[in-house]
Amino acid sequence: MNEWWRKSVVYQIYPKSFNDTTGNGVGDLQGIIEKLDYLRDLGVDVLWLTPVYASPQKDNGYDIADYYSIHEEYGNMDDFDRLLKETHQRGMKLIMDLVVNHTSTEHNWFKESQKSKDNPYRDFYIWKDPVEGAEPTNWQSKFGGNAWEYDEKTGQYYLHLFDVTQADLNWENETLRKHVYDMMHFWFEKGIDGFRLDVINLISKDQSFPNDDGSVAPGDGRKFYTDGPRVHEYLQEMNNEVLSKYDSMTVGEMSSTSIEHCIKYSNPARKELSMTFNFHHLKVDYPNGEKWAIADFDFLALKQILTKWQVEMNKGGGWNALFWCNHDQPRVVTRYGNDTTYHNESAKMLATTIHLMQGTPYIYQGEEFGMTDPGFESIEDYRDVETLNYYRIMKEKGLNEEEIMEIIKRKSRDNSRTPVQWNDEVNAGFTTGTPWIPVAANYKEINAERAVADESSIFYHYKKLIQLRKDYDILTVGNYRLLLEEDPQLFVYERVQGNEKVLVINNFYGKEGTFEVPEEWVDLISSCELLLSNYEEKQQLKPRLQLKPYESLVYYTK
Ligand code: TEU
Repeated sequence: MNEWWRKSVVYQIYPKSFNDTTGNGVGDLQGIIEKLDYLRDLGVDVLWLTPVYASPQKDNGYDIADYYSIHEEYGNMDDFDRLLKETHQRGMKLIMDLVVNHTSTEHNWFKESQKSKDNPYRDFYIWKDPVEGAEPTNWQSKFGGNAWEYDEKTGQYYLHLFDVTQADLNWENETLRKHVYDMMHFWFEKGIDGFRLDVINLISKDQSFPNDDGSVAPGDGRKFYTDGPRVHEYLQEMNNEVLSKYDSMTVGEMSSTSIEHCIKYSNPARKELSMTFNFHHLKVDYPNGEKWAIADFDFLALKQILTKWQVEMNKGGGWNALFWCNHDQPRVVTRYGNDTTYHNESAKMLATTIHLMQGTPYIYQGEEFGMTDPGFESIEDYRDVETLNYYRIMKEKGLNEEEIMEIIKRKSRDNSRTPVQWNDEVNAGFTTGTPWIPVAANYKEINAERAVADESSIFYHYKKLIQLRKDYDILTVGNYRLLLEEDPQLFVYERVQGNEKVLVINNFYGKEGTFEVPEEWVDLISSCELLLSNYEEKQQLKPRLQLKPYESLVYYTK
């Protein structure tokens, strides 16, 4: 197999916020079809759709009620088939989200399972007796509170690592696994090109269901189900039963994982997945590992973590998914860049930093023209179940409204879920109705139409990055090495492949900097060609470079 996904760039679509054609305030599949030419012009190779299946939408579709039908606000199966066809006609591929750690409690399997202890579907989920009249373990839900919910009818608890309406599936059950594989075949037979697998490293739980004694932080039970005992076995089975039969790509979303496991998940020799997402580089602004607290990001830790994953995954034959943004993360230009004075420069610098590493880059809708966090001040503007839970939890802890809203403004997943800003018309051109979540106020300045009309925009920078990946194999295969490890302002690395070399220099701050060309590059200076930059002035490489705020320069030599 040619492993085309190693040379691809993926674009993530969050359908609910992408483009609404019916006026109901919610995006839809037809809305995606209407923007396919825009995506083709950007140059991306693969589209990833977050869940579009029938769902009560308690977690915006990550709570699936029926894997075989389309959520009605998004359209129907004919719309889906058309979207797939039109995507393929434009030379792009389409991958779907596979959410099989849990289903909605509205799924028929769960409704059956709930009926009685001897129902044939009972064992599809994780039901346990109370222990001393209370929850079976002290495991915590990722969205706050205990992860077990009591069900009166049968006097047992079911496990939900996420929302109470997202019941964890029991992967120990072979029939359940067979159902999952059948469903995957159904979508592959339609012609889709792969899956993004939601929290797939959580599917295998320690069957003794122990309490977490808190000896390893955060002590919420995750050590008993993260990269759990049978997870590699299950993925090999899935690969053997399904994935190996199609020319597909898969990307596993790995929660709190390790490099050691990600090598196993993504080394082709093991026949599991194509690549993995991990989140360690997006926790460098979590003080003491706490998401719901504020700190500046730790720049040295960011370099160190990204570097470690670059070097060790390469050594172990694994493959990284490269990303700053998705539907669960605040916008990177607000978070690690500057969304006011240096909006354009910092957005481009961040894009260059991540895209020129080894792996498959992902762009999240709106990132390609620099969408920012919306800065909502009132809890009324937020929709996300996790945010609303933590609003309550922080209240209970005694934080005042102002402190809470400051944290939520920086941390909420809704930061990335506001409607895509297409133009400067009403509701940013997203809908003619009332959007399900407010549009960010800056849509008149920051929108796709304006970006496309301006050749110096962020959009064209992404376009160039995508093209560079196609033109230079070294960007796919070259070895990565960090330079100036301890420099508190510059993120500089090289890629090397035979006698070819790329030098990537990024100033991460809004002040000037100096870059002294390292010894091993001095002799190469005269042969270096500038591949990409984010200021108009085209600086050639010289022994001592003066860098402007957020300046980013890429040189190539062979
Ligand atoms: O997210 C998994 C996950 O653990 C997160 O990134 C989560 O948003 C974070 O822990 C909250 O602080 C995936 C999906 O991407 C997310 O949208 C879903 O809510 C979640 O799984 C459950 O399906």
